[in-house]
Amino acid sequence: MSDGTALRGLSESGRVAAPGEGIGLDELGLAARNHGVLLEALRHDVTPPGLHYLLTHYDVPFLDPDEWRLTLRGAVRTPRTLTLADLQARPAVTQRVTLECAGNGRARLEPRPVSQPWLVEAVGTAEWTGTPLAPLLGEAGIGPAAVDVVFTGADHGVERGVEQDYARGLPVAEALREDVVLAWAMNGAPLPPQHGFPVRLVVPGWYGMAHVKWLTAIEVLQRSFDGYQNAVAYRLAGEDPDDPGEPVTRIRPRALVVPPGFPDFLSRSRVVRPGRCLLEGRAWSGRAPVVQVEVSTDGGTTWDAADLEPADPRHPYAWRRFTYGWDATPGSYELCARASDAEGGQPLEQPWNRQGMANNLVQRIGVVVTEVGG
Ligand SMILES: Nc1nc2c(c(=O)[nH]1)N[C@H]1C(S)=C(S)[C@@H](COP(=O)(O)O)O[C@H]1N2
Ligand SMILES: [Mo]
Repeated sequence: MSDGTALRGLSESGRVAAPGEGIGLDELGLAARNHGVLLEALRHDVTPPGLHYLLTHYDVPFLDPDEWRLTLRGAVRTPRTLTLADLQARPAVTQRVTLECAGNGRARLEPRPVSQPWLVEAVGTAEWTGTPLAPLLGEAGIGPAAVDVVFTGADHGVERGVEQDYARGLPVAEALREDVVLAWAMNGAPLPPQHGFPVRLVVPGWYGMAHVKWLTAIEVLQRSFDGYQNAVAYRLAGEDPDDPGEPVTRIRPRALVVPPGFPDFLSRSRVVRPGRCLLEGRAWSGRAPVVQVEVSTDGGTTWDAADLEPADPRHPYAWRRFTYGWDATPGSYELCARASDAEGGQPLEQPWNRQGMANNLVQRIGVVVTEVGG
C-alpha cells in the first residue's frame, strides 16, 4: 500500500454530494459496471447466474487457473502455497448464502455519499461450493495470539489516493467459523470471472465486502489489520472527520417486495389491476433469524403481518420468501415492507453515515391500481 500525492488528485472519492446535487457521471459509470439484482428475480430461491448483484472496486482480474496460487502465511507454524487442485482435493461443502453490499441504500441518503449509488437492489443468493477455511488454518498452526486474518485479492487500484490490492481483515474467531469457506463454484459452476474466479472467500452473515474475490493470499496477524478497506472504508462514521466510526460487519435485516403488476418504463412505478394481488418478496438478516415481515400499502402508516416461510435449518444465511394477499381497489398506493430480527427492525428514516453504509431503510414502491385501459 502506498500513499502518493499524485494519486490523490485522481478523484474526489469520499465526497458527500452538495444539497440537491444529482447523480454524476462518475457515479453513473460505477452503476453501469456494478449492477443490482432485478427485483423481479427475487422470485427465485437461488439467484440465476448473471442476475446476482455485482460489486467490484477496481478491475476484474484475468487469472489463469493453472498459474493461480494461494499463499497461507504470517503468524502460522507452517506457511504454505496451494494450487486450485490442492484446494479442490479437500472436503467440499455447498451452502446457500445471501450476499448484500454494505453500500446498499446509499443513494437514498441525504446528503448522498458519492460512490456506487445503490437504491435497494445490491443483493443476491447463491449456492457457494468450496472447502472450509478453519481446517486449513488449523493445519497451518495459528496459535492463540492470532487476532485478524487478512484476505487479499488479485485486483489492484487506487482509492482516495491510496494505491492498494483489495484486502480485508477478518477477526480470527470469525475466520475459524465452520461455515466460512474458500469457494470455487457458484450455483454448481466454476465462479464467473466477475464473482471471483478461481476462488473467493464466503463469510455467511457478513456484508459483501468481507467476501474477498480473486483470493491470492491469506495472512494471519497478531494485531488488528489496519488496511484501507478496514480502517477507512466500511465504517459507520458520522460527520466529524476525526470520528473513525464502528466497523461494518453483519447484514442488517431487510425485506424487499417483488414489484407487482407491470412497470412504467422510466419511473418504474407499477400498474396493478383491481382485485386480489398476491405480493411476494424476500427477507433476510445476517445477524439473527428474521422473526417478522410486515407490509404496508399506505406508505408506512399502517402495517400488517406478511406470511413468512419457515426458517430452513439447512440454509440459516439464505433469504426467506414472504407473501401478502392484497385486495387492490382503484387508487394510488405506496407499498412498503419491513423485516425484523431479534435485534430490531428496519427504520422509516435512516440515520446518516459518511460512507453511506448499511442503510436498511424500508423500500417504497409507487403503485396505481386501475381498470384495463386505465
Ligand atoms: N477482491 C475483491 N473482493 C471483493 C470486492 C472487490 O472489489 N475486490 N468487492 C467486495 C464487495 S464491496 C462486495 S459487495 C462483494 C460483491 O460480491 P459479488 O460481486 O460477487 O456480488 O464482493 C466483495 N469482494
Ligand atoms: Mo459492497
